[in-house]
Amino acid sequence: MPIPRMSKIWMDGDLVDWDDARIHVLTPSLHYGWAVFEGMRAYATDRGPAIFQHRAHVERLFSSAAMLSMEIPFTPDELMDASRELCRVNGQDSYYIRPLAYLGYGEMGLNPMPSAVKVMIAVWPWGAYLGEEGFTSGVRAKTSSWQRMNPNAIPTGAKASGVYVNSSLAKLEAIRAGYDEAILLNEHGRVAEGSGENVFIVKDGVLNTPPTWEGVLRGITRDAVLDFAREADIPLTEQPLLRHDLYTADEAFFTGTAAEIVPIRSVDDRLIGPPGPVTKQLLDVFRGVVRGREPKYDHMLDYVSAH
Ligand code: PPE
Repeated sequence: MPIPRMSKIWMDGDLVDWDDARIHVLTPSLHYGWAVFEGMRAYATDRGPAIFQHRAHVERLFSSAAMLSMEIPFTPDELMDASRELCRVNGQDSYYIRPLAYLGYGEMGLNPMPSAVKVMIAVWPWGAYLGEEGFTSGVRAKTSSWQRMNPNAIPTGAKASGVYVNSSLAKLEAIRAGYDEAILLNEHGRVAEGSGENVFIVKDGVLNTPPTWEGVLRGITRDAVLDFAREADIPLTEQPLLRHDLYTADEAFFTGTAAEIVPIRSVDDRLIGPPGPVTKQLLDVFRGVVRGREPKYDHMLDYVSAH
């Protein structure tokens, strides 16, 4: 997806002009994928842009970094200030926000320890990740021939750049086969997640998503949806899922920051159907919350102008 050009990017404490936000080609993270990142969204509200679950995302960035023994040379509050500032100076009312901690230029080789940890944050408006049509009629998903990374190969609980080769292989295969998105199974053959989303199903009125120990990223949208479901008295479980549980689901959807909540219309050409009542209900709550229209969940929003 083309990135619209904004005015400023934050690099290691400085606001840099968009076109000057460059790194050297011998930056080790570019070679070995040793980096951690986040994806957050700021939504347009009546009180200006507000970042959804800001602290949770920044905390996950630090926990991903810890899993890779990277010491981020800023505090979570400093990074949160930086994201809010970027939202203000770039003048849009909604954004996707991408912080990345990586190994800076100077050293080469597989030992990451000698390299200095650098941080950048960029923001830009990012529309419907799986297409506008996905929200209304649902997307077509394909189980991937690529297995979700085994947690003992790379920590799957870390949002680490290198893991995304696995995701992109699955995405590429799905797109080339004419589908919208891939669903990866784990090394036990059970459902893990989408290439960049968690997966939920609804069966006989019960909402279910695979537990994080199945090798899935603990999605912040996933956690929010579980909260909304609990609050709305929708029965829910976190149980392992087999591929055929997807085929026989009454409803299914993806969750993620970029994707938001996207109904799944079919899996491997087995029709699940148009967005069902539970999906719609959760989507309504989600949309209300991110627009600042659900006072009960206002704590999930960080208004960029309030600081
Ligand atoms: N699983 C994976 C593998 C994943 O990448 C994401 C987010 C999720 C689950 C959902 O997590 P959360 O965003 O906290 O609800 N994927 C990010 C990157 C997407 C991209 O294309 O880049 C995102 O949605 O920002």
